[in-house]
Amino acid sequence: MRELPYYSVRMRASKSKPHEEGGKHISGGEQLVLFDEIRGAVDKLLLKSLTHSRGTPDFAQIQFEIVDEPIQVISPLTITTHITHSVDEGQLLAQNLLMKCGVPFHIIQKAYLLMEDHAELSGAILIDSKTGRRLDESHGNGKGIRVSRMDWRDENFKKWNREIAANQNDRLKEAITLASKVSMHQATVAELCWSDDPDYTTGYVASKKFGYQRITSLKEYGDEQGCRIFFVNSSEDITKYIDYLKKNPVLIQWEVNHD
Ligand code: WAQ
Ligand code: MG
Ligand code: MG
Ligand code: MG
Repeated sequence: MRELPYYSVRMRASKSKPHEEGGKHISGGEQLVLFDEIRGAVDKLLLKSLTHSRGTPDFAQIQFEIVDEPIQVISPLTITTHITHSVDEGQLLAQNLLMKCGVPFHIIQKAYLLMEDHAELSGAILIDSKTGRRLDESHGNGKGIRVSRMDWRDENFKKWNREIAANQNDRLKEAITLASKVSMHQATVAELCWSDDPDYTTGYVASKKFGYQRITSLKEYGDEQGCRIFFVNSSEDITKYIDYLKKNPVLIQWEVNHD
C-alpha cells in the first residue's frame, strides 16, 4: 500500500517590514497535512496571522511544499502542570528543572543574558549546554532556528486531550508537538520556552527524562518578551541537528496503552 504524501504548510507574519529586514515578529505556524487539507491549513494559518495579540501584520508569507522524506511517528512527551503564583516562583522552578536535566546554573544565567540581548527572535536559540556558547548564529538569519514539519492529527490530539489534559487549546498542541520533536533528538539536553504573546504567561521546560513540564507563570501578563532556548550537547553534529529540526517530518501520535 502506498502512503499518501504529506505537505508542509508554513506561515510567518511580521510588522512594518519582513523578518529578514528587521520587522517585528508577529506570528508563525507550521502544519503537516494531506493534500486535501492544504486549503484548511492555509485558512487557519491566515486567520492566526491576522488576529494576533502581538499586533496586526504588515507582511505575511504562507507557503506549502510536498515532503519527500518518510514521516516519523512519535509519542507526545508526558505532561505535568505546575501551578505557580508568581513569576519568581515559576522562574525558580524552571531553573531547577533545567539543572535536573544537567544544565549547570551558570549556563542558565548565560542563556538568560543571551536571550535579553536578542529580544526580536522568530525562532529558537541553540545554546551549548556545557559552555553557554550560542550555536545557531551561523545558520540562517540570526533570528533563531524555526522548527518545522511537525504536527499532531486533530482526532488523536483530541483523544489525548480528553483523557490527559482537558485543555482544548491549539497552543498547547503546537507546543507539545514542537517539544516532542525537539526532545526526541539525542543532541537536545532540554528546552526552555514561554510565549512572546502578551496575553499568555504559561511556559515549560521539556526534556526526554522529565517530559513536558508546564509552569503557569513564567512572565508577567502584558510582557511581549518570549523565550525559546534549546540546550544542546555540542559533541553532536550541529549542522545535522539543525537540519533535523527544520526538515525531518514528524507526526505525534498518542497510544492509550503506550506509556
Ligand atoms: N521553531 C522555533 N522557535 C519557535 C517556533 C518554531 N516553530 N515557534 C515559536 N518559536 C519561538 C519564537 O522565538 C517565538 O517568539 C517564541 O518561540 C514563542 O512562540 O499551555 O505559545 O508560539 O502548555 O508565542 C507554551 C505553553 C506556549 C503552552 C508557547 O510560544 C501550554 C508559545 P509562541
Ligand atoms: Mg506558536
Ligand atoms: Mg511544517
Ligand atoms: Mg507567539
